[in-house]
Amino acid sequence: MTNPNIIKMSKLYAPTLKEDPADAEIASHRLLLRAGFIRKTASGVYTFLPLGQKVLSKVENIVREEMDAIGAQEIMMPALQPAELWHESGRWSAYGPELMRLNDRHDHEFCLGPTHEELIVALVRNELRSYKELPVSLYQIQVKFRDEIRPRFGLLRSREFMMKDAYSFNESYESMQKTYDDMSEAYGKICDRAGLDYRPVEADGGQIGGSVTCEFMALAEAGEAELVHCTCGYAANTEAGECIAHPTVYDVPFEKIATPGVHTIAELAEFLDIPESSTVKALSGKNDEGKLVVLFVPGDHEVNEIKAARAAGGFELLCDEEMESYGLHKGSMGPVGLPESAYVIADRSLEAVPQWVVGANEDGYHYVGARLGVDFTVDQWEDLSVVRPGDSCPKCGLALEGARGIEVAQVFQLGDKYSKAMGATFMDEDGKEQPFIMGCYGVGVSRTVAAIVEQHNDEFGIAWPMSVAPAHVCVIPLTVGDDQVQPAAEKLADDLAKMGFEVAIDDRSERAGVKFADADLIGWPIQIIVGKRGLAEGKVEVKRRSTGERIDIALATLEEAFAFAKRNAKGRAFEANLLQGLFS
Ligand code: 9G3
Repeated sequence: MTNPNIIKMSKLYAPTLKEDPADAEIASHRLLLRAGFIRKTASGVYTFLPLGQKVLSKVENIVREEMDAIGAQEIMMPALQPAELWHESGRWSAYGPELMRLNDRHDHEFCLGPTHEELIVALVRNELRSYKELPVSLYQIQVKFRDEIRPRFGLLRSREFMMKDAYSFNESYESMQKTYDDMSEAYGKICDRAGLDYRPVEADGGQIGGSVTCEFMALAEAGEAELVHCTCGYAANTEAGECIAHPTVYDVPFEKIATPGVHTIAELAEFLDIPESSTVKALSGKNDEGKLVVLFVPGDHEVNEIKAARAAGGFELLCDEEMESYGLHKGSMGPVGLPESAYVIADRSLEAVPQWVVGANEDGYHYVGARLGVDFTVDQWEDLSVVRPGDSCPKCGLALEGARGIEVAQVFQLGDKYSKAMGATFMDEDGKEQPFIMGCYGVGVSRTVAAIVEQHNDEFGIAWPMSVAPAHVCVIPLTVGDDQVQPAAEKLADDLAKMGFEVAIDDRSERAGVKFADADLIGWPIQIIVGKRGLAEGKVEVKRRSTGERIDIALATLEEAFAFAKRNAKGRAFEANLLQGLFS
């Protein structure tokens, strides 16, 4: 058998591990190490072994095809970036140690690129000149560096990782919106093709400036992001999502009560034997002008600090001394008897609550039945709370469900932030210089590999979706060296490879049990077991990894099924065709 495209297990560099690696906390990290897809080179730095590299390339190619399909053009920028460009954007000083900086022999400063906004803007300015050339979308699939404080979870949070980053240059917000929509649609297709169960979620632009952004979250318990989602299709990151809370009323007369030792909402609710949703939580801080701001949210919710900063004009928590200087007490703050200077902002859900259970601004005391508009007033009502499961869906009103997710991709509307800062303009139809309106769009390619494994594994190992598997099928001869089994297995592998399938063959002289265990660990989608007894009847056994289904099938019929699937496959449809043909 000479076909070089066939993966021969006897030659494959895929060292597997019998034991679970000690520091691997999640399935993808553990299984990619155990099955010989990756190895750790340093903290948060990984080598892709042949199997890992194959899967990574598959994901890259899916991304590439979907980018090319919407007219984005592939380029390759350097990972090494001159500091000057980061000074121009103002981000050299905006980032701390996460940005990996280095000097060359002439003492010129550089960084290892954590992202490429600066480089791409510098690339097109002065050369992309006329509105007639717009819009333009450029992308690359490249390594990125971010010195995470705590690299962990293998490929999910590493310091060196693969990203597809795309940037669009548009003449108007309208045009950018169109590119943004095209990209979002392409990202949905990428996630579908990669076999991910995902949700596009409302997110927060954070540091990067642009306000409109959407994250593509692969649902997984190992994910670091918390989401809420609804059967109507709505989903949001809890860092960003609108909160519609339902505080409850504790209907008692206004009274100050002694609450000795009570400092937390949980203690207060227990002390009064009421739900936490009947209490009100307070947080004190100062805004950018140094003004005292006191925030109130339902007791069963947390303050969302991004929303707080937006509502208050900046929000920084008071330290203990500052609180004392205002006569405020941690654990018993409330709206009754606040200093004159305090500006009070409360979650809008509390506007419907006529009586509040709150701190009395006196250690060891709380008020019950504090009357809104009588005992205290509120200056401003805002959406201040972190949304949580059980809150109402802002789209349809049903109760939201909670989930965790892995952020595999994100789309941003950048506007003119970078083009303005770096003087990147084009000539519009009236001959006027205008800054480009930009969007940027990222796919975490290596992280996507990990997300796929998080969603496609079981106690035996990985179960790759056909679209990203290191090969479609693995032929497993049970007795290597047997004068019938081995030639039959090799011919089958060869025939399938000739038809255009990606084929592996486990030609090692290992026991059947070892081969089965490794095949399941590695996760080939289809395993074809060639044994002496079956062959005598002209049959082989076909196993579908994802479901564990097994069928005995005549060799001739099997080859026909593969050929049929290939013949009738438009594009990539043979994957589904094949499985359906074989297992229905
Ligand atoms: C930095 C460092 C870390 C960073 C950034 C810059 C995240 C940074 C946001 C993005 C946004 C988009 C292009 C593709 C789509 C996403 N972490 N971000 O800008 F200097 Cl140290 O990277 N980039």
